[in-house]
Amino acid sequence: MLMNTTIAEVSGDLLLDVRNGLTKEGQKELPSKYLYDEVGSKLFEVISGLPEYGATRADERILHTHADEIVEHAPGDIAVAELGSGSGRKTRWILEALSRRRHTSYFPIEISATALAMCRRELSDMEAISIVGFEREYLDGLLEVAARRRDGQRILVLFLGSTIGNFDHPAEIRFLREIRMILDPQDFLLLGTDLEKPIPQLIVAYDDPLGVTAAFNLNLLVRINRELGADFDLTQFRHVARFNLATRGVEMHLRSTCDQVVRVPKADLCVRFLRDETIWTESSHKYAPEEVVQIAKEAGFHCEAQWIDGEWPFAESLLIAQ
Ligand code: AVJ
Repeated sequence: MLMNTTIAEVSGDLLLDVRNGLTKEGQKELPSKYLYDEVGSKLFEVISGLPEYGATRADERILHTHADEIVEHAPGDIAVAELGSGSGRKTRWILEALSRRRHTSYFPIEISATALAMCRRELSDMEAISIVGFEREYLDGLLEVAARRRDGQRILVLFLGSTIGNFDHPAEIRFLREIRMILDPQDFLLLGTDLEKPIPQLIVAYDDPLGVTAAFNLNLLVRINRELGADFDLTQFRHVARFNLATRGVEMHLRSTCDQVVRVPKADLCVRFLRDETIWTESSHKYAPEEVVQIAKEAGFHCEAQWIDGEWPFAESLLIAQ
């Protein structure tokens, strides 16, 4: 029952977002959050293990190497809320470090039921950690966690993996401010950001020779076919990764290889694609370390410490709500 309700809600948003995104003047677009259905979440796990995609491993290396040091900055009674837990594997190191101190509550917040289930399975062996998952949008889930705060408890929000990079600049600041408004002064945000690196290295990270990222991107059309009855022909679209110099981000697109019309019955829609026209499906901004300090400040956080991976430039920044 619950499952069905949830799926219906997700489809409702998908329907509106598909209608808006595909009828837009100029660049067509679809929100990247829809990449993560069951197949998409699993494909992202595979991407994380590809030699060309170093971000997830760098993120985990920092957390593994510096977990004790990170949690030393956050003494006392801590409740952990994670925005987009994914598989939960990276989070283990932080939770283990905290659980050596005391029993800790962990609240993963995920729109993907598949990711939430993977995360529960991955982390349920830790006895000093109680896991309560929320299948919600990030901010709705965080409000739930804040409502459960005990006296004297501080919240540590984890926003790892450089998911923040999927927002454009104004939306990024807006989102951090919204997190800040839900938190109290002295609460924490541990923010993972992928750093700038040579463009060819970035392109191959988002267009791997095995084609896993291409499948991850094209799966969005499979999802729309399934959930909205659309007739996207997958052989007529190609995965494209390009670097946008103005926004300093890698973009994923789906390029139509011919002039074609696609029907999306549940959205009451017929969409014309010109040859070589694209649907923009994701942006992944790459940061400079000082830039993270700056945007944190603009959103009402002080950057207390920053750890950077030497092998694959990636930063973990510990921010304190002011
Ligand atoms: C999980 C959102 C951080 O933007 O690098 C990986 C997703 N897209 N390959 C990213 C992704 C293509 C990833 N994030």
